Parts: sequence; C-alpha cells; structure tokens
Amino acid sequence: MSDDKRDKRDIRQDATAYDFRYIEAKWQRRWEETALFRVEERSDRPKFYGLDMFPYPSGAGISVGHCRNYVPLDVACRLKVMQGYNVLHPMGWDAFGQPAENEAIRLGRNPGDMVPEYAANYKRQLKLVGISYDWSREVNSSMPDYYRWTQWIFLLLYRRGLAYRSSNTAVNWCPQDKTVLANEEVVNGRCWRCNSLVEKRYIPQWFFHIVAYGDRLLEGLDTIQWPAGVKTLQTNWIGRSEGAEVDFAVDHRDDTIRVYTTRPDTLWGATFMVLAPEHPLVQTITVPARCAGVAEYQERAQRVSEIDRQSTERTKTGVFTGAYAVNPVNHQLIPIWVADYVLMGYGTGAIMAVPAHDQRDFEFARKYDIPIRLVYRESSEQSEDTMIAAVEHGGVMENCGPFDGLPNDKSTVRKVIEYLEQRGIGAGRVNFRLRDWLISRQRYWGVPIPIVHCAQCGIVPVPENELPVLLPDVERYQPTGTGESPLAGVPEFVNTACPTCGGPARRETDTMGGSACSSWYFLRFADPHNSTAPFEKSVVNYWLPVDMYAGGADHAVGHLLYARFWTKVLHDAGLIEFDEPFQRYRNQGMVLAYTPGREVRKDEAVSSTGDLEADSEDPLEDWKVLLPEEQATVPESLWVWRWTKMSKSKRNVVTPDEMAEKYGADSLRLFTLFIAPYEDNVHWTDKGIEGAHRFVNRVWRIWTELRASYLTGWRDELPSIKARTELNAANSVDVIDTWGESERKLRRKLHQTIRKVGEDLESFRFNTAVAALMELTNELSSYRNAHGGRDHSASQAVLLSEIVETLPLLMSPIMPHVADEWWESLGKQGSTFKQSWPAVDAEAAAEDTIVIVVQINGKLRERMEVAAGTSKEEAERLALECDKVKSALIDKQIRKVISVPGRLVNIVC
Ligand code: ANZ
Ligand code: ZN
Repeated sequence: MSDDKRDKRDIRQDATAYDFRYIEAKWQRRWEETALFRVEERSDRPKFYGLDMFPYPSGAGISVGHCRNYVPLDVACRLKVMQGYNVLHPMGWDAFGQPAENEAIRLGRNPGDMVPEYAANYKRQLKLVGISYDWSREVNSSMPDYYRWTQWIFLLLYRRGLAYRSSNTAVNWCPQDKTVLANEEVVNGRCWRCNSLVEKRYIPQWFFHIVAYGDRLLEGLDTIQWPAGVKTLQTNWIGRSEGAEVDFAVDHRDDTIRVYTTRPDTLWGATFMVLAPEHPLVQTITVPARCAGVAEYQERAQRVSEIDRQSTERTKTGVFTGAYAVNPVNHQLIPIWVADYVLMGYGTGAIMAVPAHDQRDFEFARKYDIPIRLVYRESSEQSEDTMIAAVEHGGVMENCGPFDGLPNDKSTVRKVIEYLEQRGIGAGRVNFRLRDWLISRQRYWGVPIPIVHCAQCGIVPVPENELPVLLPDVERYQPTGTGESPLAGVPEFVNTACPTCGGPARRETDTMGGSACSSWYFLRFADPHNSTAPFEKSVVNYWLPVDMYAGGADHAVGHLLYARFWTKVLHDAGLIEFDEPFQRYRNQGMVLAYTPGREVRKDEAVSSTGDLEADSEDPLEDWKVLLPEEQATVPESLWVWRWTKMSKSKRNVVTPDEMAEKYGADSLRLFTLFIAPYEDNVHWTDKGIEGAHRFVNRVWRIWTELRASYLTGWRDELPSIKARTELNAANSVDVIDTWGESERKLRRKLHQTIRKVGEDLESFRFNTAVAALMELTNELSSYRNAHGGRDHSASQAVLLSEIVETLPLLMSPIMPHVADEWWESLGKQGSTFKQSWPAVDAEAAAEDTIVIVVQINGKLRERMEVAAGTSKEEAERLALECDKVKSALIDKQIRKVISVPGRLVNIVC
C-alpha cells in the first residue's frame, strides 16, 4: 500500500483493526521527520541523563536479547521526559577493539568497511523497536573525530605520570587473538573474547597507573547507588590490604629479602621464607649444589597458570635454595625456599612463612617437615605437634618477646609495626590486589598510542596539535603473533621525525585496547561535535553524572572500574567537577533461549568453544550447542535441550525484526518488560510474546470502542457535562455522590494505576507496572460489560472520557506507537512523548478503608480494617475492642500502647 493510500485510510479512522505494521512505520517516520527525540540543551527543566552501555558493532544485527538492554531504559527515559525532565538519551558505537576486529577477521573483511555497515544496521533495528535515542549525538569510537580525544586523554595521563611503559612485568598473552590482555580481560584464566587459555609473556607494555587511585576507587563506592553485588566485586578486585613490609638479611650475603605481610605480629613464628619462582634473588642466593633442581622447578612453574597457583586445593610444592635468612626480630636462621604458591605479581613476591597461623604455609611445612611455632592459641590443648590446620584467630600473644600477653588483634599489629619502624627493619604498608591497567594491544583495530620513540630523546609524546595520529588504511591488518602490532609492518606509519629533536624516530605501533575508548564516551555524548576539545566543561558539568546507567554486570571489574578511574583523573586535572561518572547503575538479566545440544566430555567442550560473543560461560561446561548443520549428524534421541544465553554463535537468536513483523514492536517491548523482574534472566518463548500481543490487541479493542463513544457523543457534550459537574461541586453537591459505586471504584483504579506505573517505572519495576496496566484493563473491561451500550449518564461520560484521554499517556512509555496513534485519533496534535505524565488525583486514589496491624508485645494478633483517615486514638480504641485482642489480654495489665498512624497498633503488657 502506498503511503498516500495509508494516510487516506488513516483519515477513515478505522476503529477496530490493530494494524501494528502500519502504525509503527507511520510513527517511526513521524518521529524522525519531526526530530522528536532531539535534546534541547540546558532548558530550565531539571536534567536526567539515561545511558545504555554502547555496544560493540560485532555482529550483523541485534537480537531480542539486546532489546532487554535497551527497552527498559527507554521506558524510564520516556517517562522522565513526560515528567518534565530535560532528558539526554544517546547511543553510539564501541567500535574499536577485539570484538569488531575478530568479526572482520572471521569474515575476511576490513573492519573499517564492516563496522559502519554493522552500526547502520543496529541503528535501523533500534529505531524499529521505537527506542527514543537522540541520534544527532551518535558517536563512533573508531572515527578520528572521536579517537583524537582518546589520544589527548592518553597524553593527559602521561603528563600526570599515570601512563608508563614497562618491560619487567609478566603479561597475559592470548595465543589465538595474538595480543596481550589486561587482567580484567582474563576470565578464569581465559581470553574474554575467544576463550583460549592465556599464557605469560614478557613484552614491554603500556600501563595506566590505576593502582594509584585504589583508595579513591574504594571510597567512591560509598557515594553511588549501585547493586551491592557489583560493589562487592569491585571491592574484592581492588583488594585493599593493610600490613607491613619487613626486611630479612640473607645469611652470609649482602642481599636482603623484603616481604609483605598482613600479620607482622606473627614474625616470631616465621620458620621459613618463600620466594616466588620468578623472584630476581632466586638465582643469586641458591647454593651451587641446588641450582639445577631450582632451575628445573622454575621451569615447571612457568607452565602452571596463576589460577592454579592460587588454588587452595592444590598440593603445595617447592624446592630449598640451600640459603638461610636471619629473622630480624629474634635473629634465628630460617631456610629460604622457592614455591609457586607465592606469586611474583603481589606484594614483593616473597613471604615470611608462618606455618602455625597460615594454612598454605602449614601445608607446606608439614609436607617438607619444617618446624612450626605457635605465637598464640585458641585453647591450651593446641600444640605444634598435634595441630592439623593453621590457627587463624584467638588467644593472646606468646613467644613474641616484648608483645607477650597482648591480645591477638589489630591493636597489637599496629604496635608491632611501630616497633619495626623504630628499629628500621620494616614499615607499615597498604597493598592492592588491583594491578595497573595494561592498555597496549598488538592489534590493528584500535587507537594508535600517540607516542614516538627516538634514539636520542627516548619516549616522546606526540604534541597535541599533531593529533590525531591516524590509523592508516592497510590491506593486511591481521595480528602477527610475533608480539608486534601489524602496524610495525607499515613503514609509512612507523617512520617519523622526533617531535623534540627532529631526528629520525619510530612511532609506537601498539594500539590501545577498546576499554580506553569506552572510558570517556559518556562525557563525549554531552558535547559530541566539539572539534577543539574533548568536551566543553560547562556542558559536561550540566549533564553529568549519568543519572541512570544500564548494562551488563559482566563489565563490573573492567569497564566500570576503568571509567571511574578516568573520571577521577579528569576531575583531578580540573576538567570536570564530579568524580563519579554513574550515580545509579542497574544491570539487566540475560535472555536465554531453549537450545538443542549434546553432552560432551569436559576437555572437548574446552577446545570447541570459540564463542566470539564472549559469553561469560563456564569453559568447563559439559554441554555443547548443536549448530543447525550438526543437527543432522546427531540422532534426536541424543539431543539435550537447555536454556542458554541467546547469542549469535549458538545460532539461537531471535531477532527484533522477526518479532516486529509478526507481533509489532509494542508487543515486543511489553513482553520484554513483563516477562520477569529487570535483574532476572528470562526465558524466551514465542508463546510468551503471543500472550503479550493478545493483551495489546485487547486493550486496543477496549480503548477504541470507548473512543467511539467519546467521538460520537461525549466529546462534544463534555464541556457542558463538566460545567454541570463543576457547578454541582461549587454548590457543594458532592460530585462523587452523583456517581455510582462502580464509577468510584473504576476512577480509583485509574488513579492508583497512574501512581503505581509512575513509581514502578522509575524504580525499574517494569514487570509490575505492566501488571498494573493489565489490571486496569480488566477493570475497565468488566465495567464495560456491566454498563455496556453507549448511553452513558453524564457522570459516566466524564469518567470514561478521562480514561480515554489518560490511557494513551499512561501507555506511552511502554507502547509508544499505540499511544501516539490513539492520541492522534482523539484529534490531538503531536506525540504523547511531549505531553505531561498524567497527574494523580490523590483523593480519588485513596482507599476507603485501610488495614491496621494489631500486635501484643510485638506479636501479630489481628489485621483490622478501618476507614481511611481513622485517627490514632480511634484506631487504638478499636484495636482494644477486637475479640482476639480482648481474649489475649485477659488477666494482663496494659503498660502502654504504641502506634504508627495508618499502619500499626502495638499493645505492651
Ligand atoms: C605472614 C602471615 C602470617 C601471613 C599469617 C598471613 C597470615 P592479603 O590479605 O591478600 O594481602 N603473601 C604476601 N605476598 C604474597 C605473594 N606474593 N604470594 C602469595 N602470598 C603472599 O594477604 C597477604 C598475606 O599473603 C601475607 O601475610 C603473606 O602471608 C601472603 F598468620 O605473612 B602473610
Ligand atoms: Zn628525538
């Protein structure tokens, strides 16, 4: 049908058919033509910044799973607009990095060509679902107008001593993706993108000094409203610990071994020391006779993963170096061992071992027959010979020289630290589990690091006025695997002049990992087209912090930590006024699809997971999806169906395109919201969306029927009806009294629903908001059945018109296409998006009666129903008259009555 014919039919006002395909296309076109979602900057209205994590354009399209990310926040933002807020709701593309590049490699395409196509398709789909993004603010992190500023911020970090190059840190290397990874990108020892086991390598790398912000990253958590689980993940990841560093002299040598301990008070119980196999002193101190054995052990330790080394399950192993250290507090000689349960990357890479009080040390000492010495006990029966595990708490200190008799607690630890400091053998110190953020990647598809290496001047930052350092267009961009970026093979890029001395120099050829790009995009959205600065301070200070951030919890210790860090640095540099970017953050559950698979041996599952979607799934899964092409080869009797994350690689994706075609975007939106609480994982079924679709049809039918009466009669009469009712009110004839009980009930339901939907949408209780709308529809339907026909009394007409005019507004955030179509068919102008959210008539919404809980000594005795507005005294009198209360009070003396008006009466005897 041509648009022209459609518009004609539209004028006919076909009252019954719910032609969602037509309606949705029509309104999406209108919204676009009128730039409905364009944000006006700095109105005098309060602001609200609602932000979705911008996606990687790494798949040909989005699934209904992604809709669960975007629809709920869209609903919240639409509500905010109607409530009178100035709302920023932008979208863009996290386009650089492994996700998109891996997809391009898979397809044999150039990422520079592929990414814009993918982004365009995502955008088309998001429009299809009716998301209210202001597309005039779209950003793409792989475009020079954006990454120029990512480079600019890199240089800012560099100037502030927060970006550095280091060559003496072991780094994570992904053999499949042929790049190093940040610790945050290693999940259970595997690459976050391709699931390969990560290896250790020593390659010079660029780091951001995030550890310097460890304390502030912890403290800031108290100032933001985030899910407790995510805060805990960050707290543990940062892993702040307080203790001391203590120096031990190596016997008969000049060397000292510095250890980090959280329990310096147990120094008197240290009976050996352990060095990590990678510790630089191992070679130096090992006695000649033991060199071969130690070297062999070091070699073996190389092949054990960090995770295994930290496992409490693993049997401890180690070798003796033949050397001894001097315990600085009692001058005893203790043997120095090498063992892989001590990690080079934490503390100083060396420990004093206290087997009596540390379980790892205990197991080690028992295995190698090393003495154990208690410095406190939980009970007098405990002894070194009989103990079967380390004693971790309790008792008072003993065998501790000057500290004997003190309690085994923090205060003693502090005293011991003072003692060590006075004698110059140790000092208090705070340690973080958090490591510096490794940012360089040996990959093509990323922001070039704006650094030049000059033989004369060393590391030289590219001057700001030479930014951006452009990523060159190349034919061959695939990772090399040599530890060098493919850019190293592009002489035009590499060879340059030193900005300082003008001599020949080489550009840094590593690029930044994608997490740099996503660490500031939320700022750029405030001022996306600025060509002279990353953003203007005042604009960012107006819009930020983000009021509501929505996205997956899998970013808890990666993106969410990095973005907080950059924000703090930009704050410290005076560029912004706030230092937490996301005031509130919520993470939605995943969408699961029922998927056929087969059971597999664990090791097989490991080698066969090549999931480019990076499901944070357990690599040790014992089940594997049967891809369509494999289904023919496995008999159906062996198929095992499971609920599993909807993802492209599992080929279990349902697209919004299919659903919009079959049921309409409004049904998809409603279903997405209704299916489960926001945080829960949901099980996708076609039956479910059919149910949602039936509801949309039903409410459409009911509303259109009512509208017919409105158009044929009430609308014209309404002014006079209203005048009459107002007159009645003025003459203090209670208008309500001219209504029947059912009208009063229906109007109460309407206003209770307005209140509930508003409150629920605001606090992300989308499913209960939808349920409230369904209840209202039911009441409306029963009212219509009981009072059918079009000959409504004047007061009924007033009520029904109110409902006819309110429903489009009430439905607007959730079903915006239906809402706008209704609105227009009432003869009203524009979109419901620009209308005010309906006001609650509190009086109408009030219940006639309320329930008051009656307790005796805090125990529930009765729930009594009383008239709303009953006074405190009256409620107390009524409570004492309840039969159950009376009988319970026989022979008892009432001491006092405590009550909470409208809620509770508690009788104390
Ligand atoms: C002696 C001691 C006695 C320790 C005791 C604990 C209990 P957190 O809390 O995680 O900071 N340690 C230090 N560096 C290590 C490394 N590189 N690899 C493995 N273990 C290391 O833990 C600090 C404690 O872990 C330190 O305190 C040290 O053992 C050990 F009753 O020192 B403790
Ligand atoms: Zn130079």
